[in-house]
Amino acid sequence: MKLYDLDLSGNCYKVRLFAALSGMPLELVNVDVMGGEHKRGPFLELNPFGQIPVLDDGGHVVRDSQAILVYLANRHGDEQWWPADAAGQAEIVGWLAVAAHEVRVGPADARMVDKFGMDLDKPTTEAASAALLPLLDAHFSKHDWAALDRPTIADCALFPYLALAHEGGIDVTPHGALCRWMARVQALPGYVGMPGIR
Ligand SMILES: N[C@@H](CCC(=O)N[C@@H](CS)C(=O)NCC(=O)O)C(=O)O
Repeated sequence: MKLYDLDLSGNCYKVRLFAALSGMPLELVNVDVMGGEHKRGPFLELNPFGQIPVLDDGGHVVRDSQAILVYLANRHGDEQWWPADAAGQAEIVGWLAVAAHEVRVGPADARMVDKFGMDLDKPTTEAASAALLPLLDAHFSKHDWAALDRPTIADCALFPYLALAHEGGIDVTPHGALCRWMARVQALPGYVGMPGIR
């Protein structure tokens, strides 16, 4: 399976992290994002949205990091990462949505401003982060893992941009339960990091 990837992308890292934790080999194909490769013909045929990550599983193409996590966890076969029951799936998808929206508009966009100079409103990203982090801290003060009381793809989706929050000037250290959850993720067998994660 090929993953169209960039080492500095937290969205791509969600997939690399899950693959490492679940023992799934991936062939990484580096996309020259700085050179605009993701906005040109061959790549746009894979993902008309012009974004990484994209997974190519023997010609079956999946775009969006959350969708790729669901696809790979299903393909993995056992129910550790993605359960068969509707209630469990809904709980996980709720957290995938938080990763795709609240984490994106908060810590992830703050990092886009500070690390990559993206023209976004920094105070808006800080306000979004300030709203999000106490919610996550309260959740992790009652739960070891995001969903189902075990590591799932929900943890893989949430972890990257929270662990990279400092690169956007967002301080997670006052949120002890959140930090302890991040340490639990980093202690999982097979864990891999990415540039910027301490
Ligand atoms: N919802 C998508 C967002 C993907 C995304 O924003 N990828 C970034 C790299 S981290 C990208 O390709 N940005 C280029 C662009 O949007 O033009 C996902 O979760 O995969």
